[in-house]
Amino acid sequence: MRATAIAQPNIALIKYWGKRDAQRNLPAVGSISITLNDLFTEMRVEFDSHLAADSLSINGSADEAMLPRLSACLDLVAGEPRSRARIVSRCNFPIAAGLASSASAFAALTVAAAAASGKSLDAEALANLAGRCSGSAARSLYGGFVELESRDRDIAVRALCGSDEWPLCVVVAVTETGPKAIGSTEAMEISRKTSPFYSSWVERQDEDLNAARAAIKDRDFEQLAVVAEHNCLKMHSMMWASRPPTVFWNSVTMRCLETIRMLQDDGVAVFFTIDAGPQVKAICLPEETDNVRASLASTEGVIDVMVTGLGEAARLLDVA
Ligand code: 2P0
Repeated sequence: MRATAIAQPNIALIKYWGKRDAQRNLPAVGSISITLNDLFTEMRVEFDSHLAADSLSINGSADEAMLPRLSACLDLVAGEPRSRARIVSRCNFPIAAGLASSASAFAALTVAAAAASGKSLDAEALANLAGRCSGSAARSLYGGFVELESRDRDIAVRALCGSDEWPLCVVVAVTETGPKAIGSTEAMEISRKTSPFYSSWVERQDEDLNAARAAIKDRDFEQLAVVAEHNCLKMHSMMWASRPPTVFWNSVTMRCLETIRMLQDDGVAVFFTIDAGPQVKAICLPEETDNVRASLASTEGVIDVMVTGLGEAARLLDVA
């Protein structure tokens, strides 16, 4: 059977960093994200009993490096033993560069694999499966503002507010296009094992989750800005203090932060967040988008600027 699904990446405003259980890929902390609209990953999965091995193509080229992780996701979703599969992926933004490509990839793959193996699962079940493959992928099973609650044995994911109920915009400043030097999974374990700030990161996450949830409920942009920037800088500080240190930023990342500070000083409703990579995401009110885009595009060293609104949940495109 064959199925195709599409998912958009999400960006965490309150971050997931660290695992309580690496085996089951359970996050140590809860997180709150926004699902994007204009970036996407499409995945087609075709199970075929005549195939000797799984195969993967990304944007038309065969890819061996990513295949084992995707095959493991198919094992989990379809169950073993299973027929081998052809996986065909299409993605309209840089992969493994800190733009949450694993979130959209594993969300789309989970939805496509479940349909292609004849399973009918609700969003919560799909989110739990996607989350086993990549923690952040669970959030792309929902649209708009999404909260992931970390529990002892599983996760609970829910939409806090729809994309049309508070239509913020995101301007992504691309400061580097190559793949990042270290993957999130490995970097998280280094933080957990060696950063002197890790335990306080975990202990104090609920404060930030509560503040962000309240800000979203009240549509209070300023409060959301304060807690999201704080949470982002706290996560990166923890990584900088690990051994070896994990520093995802480059000099252009820092320059983008200065641009955003200048905009804020001029009264522009915008704030930044940075994930496991050097790109800067500026979140703003829709009426500020052109201003924020122009300011970041003219920041020295910025390679590209992408603009997107908030989007919908991962979904099935076709089953055959
Ligand atoms: C997040 N990130 O909440 C955080 C912020 C990056 C920085 O989730 O090990 O690729 O596959 O579960 O989901 C990136 O981590 O990690 C991530 P795994 P994932 O979006």
